[in-house]
Amino acid sequence: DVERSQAKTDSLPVEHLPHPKNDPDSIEQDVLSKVSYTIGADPKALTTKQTYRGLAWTVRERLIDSFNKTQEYWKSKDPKFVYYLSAEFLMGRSLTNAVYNLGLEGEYGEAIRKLGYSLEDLQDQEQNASLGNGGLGRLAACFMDSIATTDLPGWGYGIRYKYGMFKQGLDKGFQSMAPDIWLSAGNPWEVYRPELAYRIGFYGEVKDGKWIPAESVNAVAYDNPIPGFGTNNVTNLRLFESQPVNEFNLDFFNEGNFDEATQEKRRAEDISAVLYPNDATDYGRELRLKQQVFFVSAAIQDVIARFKEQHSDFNELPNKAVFTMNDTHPTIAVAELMRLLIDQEGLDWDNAWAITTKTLAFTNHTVMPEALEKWPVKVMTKLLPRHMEIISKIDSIWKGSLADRVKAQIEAEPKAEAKAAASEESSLVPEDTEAGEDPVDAALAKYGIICENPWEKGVKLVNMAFMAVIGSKSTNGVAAIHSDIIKHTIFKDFYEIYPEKFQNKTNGVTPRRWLAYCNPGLRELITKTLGSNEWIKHLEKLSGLKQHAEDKELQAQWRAVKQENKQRLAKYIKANVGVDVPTNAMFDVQIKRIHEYKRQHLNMFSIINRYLEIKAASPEERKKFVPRVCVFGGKAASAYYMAKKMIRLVTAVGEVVNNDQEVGDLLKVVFLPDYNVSLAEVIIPAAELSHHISTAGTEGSGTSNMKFQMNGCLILGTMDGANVEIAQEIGKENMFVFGVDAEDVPRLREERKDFKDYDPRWVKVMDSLLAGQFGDAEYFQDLVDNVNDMTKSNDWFLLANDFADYLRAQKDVDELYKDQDEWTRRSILYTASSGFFSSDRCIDDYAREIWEVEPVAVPSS
Ligand code: 73E
Repeated sequence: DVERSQAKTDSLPVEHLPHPKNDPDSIEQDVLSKVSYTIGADPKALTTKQTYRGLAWTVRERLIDSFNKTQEYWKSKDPKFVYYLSAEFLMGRSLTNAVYNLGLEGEYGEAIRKLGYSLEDLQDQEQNASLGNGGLGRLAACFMDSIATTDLPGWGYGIRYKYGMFKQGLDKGFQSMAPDIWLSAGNPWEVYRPELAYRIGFYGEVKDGKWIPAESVNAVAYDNPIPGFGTNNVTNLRLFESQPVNEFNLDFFNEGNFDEATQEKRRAEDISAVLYPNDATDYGRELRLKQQVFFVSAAIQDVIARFKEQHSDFNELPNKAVFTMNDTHPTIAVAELMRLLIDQEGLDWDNAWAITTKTLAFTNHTVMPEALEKWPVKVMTKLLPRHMEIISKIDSIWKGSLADRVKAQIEAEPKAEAKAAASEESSLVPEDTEAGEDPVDAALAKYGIICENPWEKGVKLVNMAFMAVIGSKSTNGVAAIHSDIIKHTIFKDFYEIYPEKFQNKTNGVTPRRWLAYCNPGLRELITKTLGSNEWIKHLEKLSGLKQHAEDKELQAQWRAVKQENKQRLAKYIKANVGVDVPTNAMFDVQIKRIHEYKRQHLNMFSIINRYLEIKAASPEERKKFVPRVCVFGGKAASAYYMAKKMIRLVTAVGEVVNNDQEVGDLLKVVFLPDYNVSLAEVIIPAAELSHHISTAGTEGSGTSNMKFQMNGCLILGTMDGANVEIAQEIGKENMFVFGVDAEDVPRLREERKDFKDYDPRWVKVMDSLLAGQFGDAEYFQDLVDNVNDMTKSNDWFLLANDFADYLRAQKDVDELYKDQDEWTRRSILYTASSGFFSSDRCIDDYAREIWEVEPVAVPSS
């Protein structure tokens, strides 16, 4: 139970606590004091790391100062809050971001200079907080920045994983993995709250409607202050650590049972140990579900506790709180909120349901079936018996209403057979209903929350996404095309029954981290050109650059900034993978999680084609090639066999190409290991061309496409995810677009079974791989088979199909690059058209159209 204010401080002058002073001298003094008394170092013999740590502690103090004021102010105003529930927050580093967002870059810059460093030197000492996989987690981090910047009362809730995303290395060109021990040097960006602990139960049984868990842990809070830019507001990301209720069993220990003495502690700590534990084993699967209920329950308990400090009527809850569920990982929130309202707070079912469905909102990020979580009923019943009861009741009520609607629909069309009804646009009967199959059964089998596993007869699953749609007030996709696709595919019947629940919220990224801070050269140039830096908070103002896009003077300066950034990246490449890359070549980049749908191998096939063409060309013809440096980065999931092969494909081709004297500087291929937030901050400002080439209809949105656009990097992409809207903003003719449209994909997948129409260049590329031109032919056999041998696989992601058009677009890229003025004009235009993709805009849309939360800015004191 949480202990609340007992101390007799009423009469103390706490309002007059000394606040940190922000002039450079005071900051310098402060750093020296921190290194001495917090770090315990000798201020006369400081290492860079100690200086970073001392400095970070001074920033922490300033953050906490504003944080306390913000929370106190909000409490006095009691506004409605949004709570962002997410299994991932990919925060990256905090130092630069915090110093700039607090508006102290000048003062800190000077203080750090006096200590003999630059902010960048010290920043490099910081470990990335990689508590996420990729786009979904980084989106959550961008949203925290925008929530703070736009003054929204809103907190994030997640897990404080002890180990972040694994550290990736290269071992002879293959991905290697090591644990990411990111907390080893302590974490100055968090505030430990041992007094804030919530009990989370697992297993056990339900007796007389009451759940008696057999195992429990404590969820203990760590607050991570999140400063907004250009505001006094500092909000909170509250992450929970799992701790044992009983830390140590002294009896066991004294009996010599050392393992058992700490067993409870280890089991508890497993819960917040790693992101997405391997789900190949039963324990791994259970652990994932434990993690989900762990942080969701802690978050809801925390919010309810604060709500009860100021309110007694739970019907008020939807006016004070909205929880947004970031994909399916937090969707157990539906059952957990119901459980807490009914079992702990004594509400009846209908009342609890009305409150729940007004208090939750759901965001879907992907249509990839493997990411839409379904838990076996058996696992759920064992781990969370009370939740399973609640889910069963929600399911039976939902199935009842679905059956009624299907029957009503059939009756309304008395002449139509089920099959005919199925072909109607607005039919609730699944299209694949077999003749003779009962249409009601067909609909329930397809859209029930609890349904049979199609691959394992008799095994029942809980479809978490379906429960989220039913149990929340809104469901949204993350780009226009994606939001449209989910309405007609995975959530078809739900959309027909609740069309008003469905919305689109196209993603956005924070222009602070992803433009202003990672690209200081461009920041200064933009500010100079526009005459003010207001664009950093009002990104639509970048459109003012359009009128200067043809200005030769600006173009030259714009290129000079890019050149400097390319040099910075070239240095990084040399230092990390030992390859010398020419900085007069086009920097061509694909950085993202490695996945077949993202098609890094399509890019590689085009690079192999380029290599073969250079080799076949005469010395005269070779001069016409536009030199390229192709940079790849991204992690492959440990169990994803094909993705690991895709990494090896990059390194294997790189080994041959980079050492081929004939090719020289015309082509370089590098794979930069351990792609993460801070590496992205170096790569993106340096990129001139970036690839966003997923098979149409597969990428929810993509967010790095927006970051590249902001930094004036041209895009080679398919009409997928947010690329579609980026093309609208910059004009499709200014983007390099290729590939089939999403609506043609299902048909083409069918037709591929008899596909024979291979482009001759494709054939050469496949042959070169199978002939061992890039080493181990056997190793690449199944990667090739997957896209090239219709008897073994059907090229699901349509690489062969899109290849020729991709090469055509690549040619357009080369041609345009030869005209540097036009290239630069477009580059300026990209940045100028990126205003829409600010996460400030996106958050504002969520706030108004889903969350119904209004800004509350802390006044300057
Ligand atoms: O298109 C991206 C999107 O930009 C999408 O693939 C990604 O979310 C980004 C932000 O909206 C995403 N990640 C996941 N699902 N969608 C996911 C699913 C399961 C585990 C981890 C991540």
